[in-house]
Amino acid sequence: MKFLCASDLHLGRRAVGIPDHLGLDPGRFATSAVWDLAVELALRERVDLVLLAGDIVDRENRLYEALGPLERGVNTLGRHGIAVYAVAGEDDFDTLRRVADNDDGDTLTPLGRDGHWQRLTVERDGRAALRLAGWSAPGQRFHGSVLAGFAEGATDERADASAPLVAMFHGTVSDQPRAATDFAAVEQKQLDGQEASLWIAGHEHTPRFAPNDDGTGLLVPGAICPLHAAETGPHGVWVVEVAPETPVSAHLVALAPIRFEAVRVDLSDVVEPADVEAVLIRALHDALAAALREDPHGNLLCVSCRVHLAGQTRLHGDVPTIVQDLARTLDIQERGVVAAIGDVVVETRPPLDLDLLVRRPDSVGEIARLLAALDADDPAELSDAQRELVGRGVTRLQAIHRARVFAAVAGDREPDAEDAKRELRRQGWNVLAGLIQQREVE
Ligand SMILES: [Mn+2]
Repeated sequence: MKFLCASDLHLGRRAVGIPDHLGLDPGRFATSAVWDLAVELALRERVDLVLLAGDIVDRENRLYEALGPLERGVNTLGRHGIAVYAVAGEDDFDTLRRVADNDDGDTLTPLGRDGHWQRLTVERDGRAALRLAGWSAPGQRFHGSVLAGFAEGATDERADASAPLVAMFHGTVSDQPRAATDFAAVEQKQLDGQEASLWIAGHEHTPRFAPNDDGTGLLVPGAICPLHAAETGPHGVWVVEVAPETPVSAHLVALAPIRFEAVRVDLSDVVEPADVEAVLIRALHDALAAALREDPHGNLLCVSCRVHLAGQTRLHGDVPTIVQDLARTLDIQERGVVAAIGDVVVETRPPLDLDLLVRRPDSVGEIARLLAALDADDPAELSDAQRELVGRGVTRLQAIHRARVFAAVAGDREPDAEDAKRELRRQGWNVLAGLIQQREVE
């Protein structure tokens, strides 16, 4: 059995974080365009089935932009005799049901409504070729046990037991005990104890396939298209093959037109402003070349880089301006694909020696002591006042994170003490450099 597997299509959305100056048509970065490519791939690969692991339709835009492309794709697959099985995620637990009810051709089968495991057998040439189990999210939140009731459905299928079992749900798989905040959290070792040849878990946007030594495996298909800068690396759909007595095989086919990359650049050796540009152009070239190597089908249009600048440099004070200018203009092309700077995190440092400043009895010394304590990365090194400062930083960052205006673009994790320390470190170095320049401290 060969099938195509995808999840987190979030139809109705489009990737954000593509630099404006590139003048690219935002419509080309709609997730529905990637779904169209997935349908084409399913036909070209002559797969038996398509499996969709939830969050197929985005919650925000679930009626207008999303449903047309989904129905069109399902109809095309149906005309070619390719059945589609889907479980719902927390975004589309209600929408998916409506789409399936409207599907006259009966191509799309939703599995495991309302968090009840459902099993069925897929036949080929009159024989059981695959057993499928599915679990759909019952609502926007779920903190119960996903695996409850999973084994019960197995009793009816003894006759088909030689056919491999593929089990699909929408939830978070981790090797840690489940966290209360994760949606439908399952511990990896609980999955390993079940009989399935392949587990498919939608919801997490980073794609991964984890094969086990015994030939079984876990597939997290990941988002079909990255939605923002934190979702780095290739995204697309998986071509999967399962057969009795054969290890499961799965490979990712990159389909997304956009790829986000995190690029670290060390400016320690940079002396002249013009060198910053040269170093950045080289870093973007490398990121683009690496992305092209993972795009054999030529679907990529843009590589948007979050550039992280580090290192101790005399240019510390000038770096933000230099880099903001480059972010607005740089545009590196190769084989029709463009790489540019999506956003910049400046964490360079001025060439100051903290050891010489920490003993000073003034504000320069105070900030130097804070920076030294933050660098030590040991909570015991922080004074009560410094600890309180970090705590206030966390509160302020979280307030911004939770602000209503950002609700629609959320998706990144809640800021924590590490984020507050990073922010304090960055601001601390700027203030320190400013004070020293002002007072001409030696
Ligand atoms: Mn989800």
